Amino acid sequence: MSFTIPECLFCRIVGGEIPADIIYSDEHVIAFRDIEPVADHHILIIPKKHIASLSHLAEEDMTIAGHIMLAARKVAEKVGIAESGYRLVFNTGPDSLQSVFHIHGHLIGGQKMGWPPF
Ligand code: DGP
Repeated sequence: MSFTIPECLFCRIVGGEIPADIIYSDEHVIAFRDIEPVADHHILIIPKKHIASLSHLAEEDMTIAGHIMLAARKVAEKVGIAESGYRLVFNTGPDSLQSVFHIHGHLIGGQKMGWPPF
């Protein structure tokens, strides 16, 4: 599943061009620690295929979307936050402050959180 674009930061991480602290990788997705963590565990889960955001997800991406969710579960287990709890956040568009336009889920946990998030 390889559709990447050279100017995309996260496509470059997928390609190994930019180093990252990779926690999990399979045929469809890769998960790596966020460079600006907001919690004890802050891991980004992205598809290897370039998709700009949740708003750009197509019907044909249904399998990839499922892989992202399953990877989140596996990563949470791997870093030891499956029982204590976590969030999976997809910032999408301007109001959310999305800054990297390659869809990514922020897996956040390892500490007690508050709600609402603003
Ligand atoms: P968002 O604002 O939702 O688009 O989140 C983008 C995240 O990506 C932000 O939390 C910081 C992270 N980030 C930006 N550049 C890099 C990088 O080069 N490496 C890693 N690991 N994370 C990055």
